[in-house]
Amino acid sequence: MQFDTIIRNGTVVTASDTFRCDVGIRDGRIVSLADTLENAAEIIDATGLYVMPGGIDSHVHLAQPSGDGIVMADDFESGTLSAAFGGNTTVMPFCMQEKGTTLRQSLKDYHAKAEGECYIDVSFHLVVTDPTAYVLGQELPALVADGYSSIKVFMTYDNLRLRDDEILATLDSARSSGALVMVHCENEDAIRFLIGRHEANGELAPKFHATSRPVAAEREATHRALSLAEIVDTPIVIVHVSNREAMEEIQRARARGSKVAGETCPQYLLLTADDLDAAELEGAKFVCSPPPRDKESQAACWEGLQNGTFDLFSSDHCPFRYEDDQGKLNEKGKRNFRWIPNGIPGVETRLPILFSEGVGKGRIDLNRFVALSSTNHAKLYGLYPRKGTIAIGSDADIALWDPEKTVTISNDILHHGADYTPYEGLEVKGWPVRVILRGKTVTAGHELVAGKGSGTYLERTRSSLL
Ligand code: DUC
Ligand code: ZN
Ligand code: ZN
Repeated sequence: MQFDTIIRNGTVVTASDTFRCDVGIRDGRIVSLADTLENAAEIIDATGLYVMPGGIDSHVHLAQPSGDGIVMADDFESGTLSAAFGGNTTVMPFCMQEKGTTLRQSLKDYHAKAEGECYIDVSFHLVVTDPTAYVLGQELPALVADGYSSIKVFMTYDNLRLRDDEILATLDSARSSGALVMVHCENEDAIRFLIGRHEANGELAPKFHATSRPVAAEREATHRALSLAEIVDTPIVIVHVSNREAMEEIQRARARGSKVAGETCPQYLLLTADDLDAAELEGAKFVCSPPPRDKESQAACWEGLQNGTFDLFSSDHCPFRYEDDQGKLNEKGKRNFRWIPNGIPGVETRLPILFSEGVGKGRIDLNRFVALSSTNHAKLYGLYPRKGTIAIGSDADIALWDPEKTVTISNDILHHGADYTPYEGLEVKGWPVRVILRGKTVTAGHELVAGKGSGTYLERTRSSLL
């Protein structure tokens, strides 16, 4: 046999082109693209389907330590399973540096959680919370050389945030080490002031999460992050951007010549702060940071996806169960919004939402869909061209999409560990009906075909932004 698998009669879509051809796969890689291919052990008929690169979700949280008594709803098993059913073949979760420990130790612990558990491929970003001279001077350069080529820093959360001088030192080290830095931009001092004021006024319901983290707090931190990056001439990614004013900061920095990538997420297209004002404590289901804003911000984020302000569309999947004393409705969270864990699930719904609301409604074309959901993630995070495209030599990571399949999103059909979806009842048109990882089918319709452990860990090279 010339091929292990042929995907026949589909329409191949990449970030640049859409064309009819068969795809020949051997030893887990794409080895032929041609009008008609024959001679394979397995033939997959893709008539009427789009043959797209598997989704890469470069911003997910799995099995992450989340504070006293709080447990994340997804480990590597459930998180990668859910991701696969949502059309993804690679996810990139965050390895948190526990304060007082080294990055190496945190990585060892995090790898142990992932080992043998994953249905699709994974690669870790490093979250730097304790940027000591040893971490920045010794560990980071060695880790980048070992394929950990991206880090995240926080400007908010008392226990995670870095001061401006620490951000500068981290950016400086990242530049010389060859790491790409992702920044969570919200002004912690402003947020703490506003939380205090809400508490003094007895304003403790979930909706006050949104008012304690206003647009100005995000805009200011975005501006500051971009200024700090400019001072040490270091490219950065502004993650989970929620509104126009933060987008304008990115645009202005680019106009000054800075290298900046931008990311937005489904929650900023479909949710608003009004969702946090739902009856009883239901608003807790929508608590994430930055919070969802308003309709105008949604329109702005769509513009950003269209005009290139955003390079990345990620889920920021950060799942907590709702009816759970280790989740959203923990004892303290029920009484005060500040103790509701921040984050919402979305790894399985990211791509159907972008396909349906974006491609289906004429806001973006198919090629932009692929760029935003796969190719740009591979390029920016050092996986390209092994991942993120359909080309000879690339891994055969492929999602077959049925553009006509209509699905009503409901928690019952999802595979994550959360007990709700923020998108309950949303009807989408277009669904990934088969997902193939390095040539092997992982999911086919509702069926799980691959076994746990079929995903592997990916070392990465330098970002295209550096
Ligand atoms: N930042 C994230 O990136 N995800 C969830 C919570 C947060 O603050
Ligand atoms: Zn963040
Ligand atoms: Zn996140």
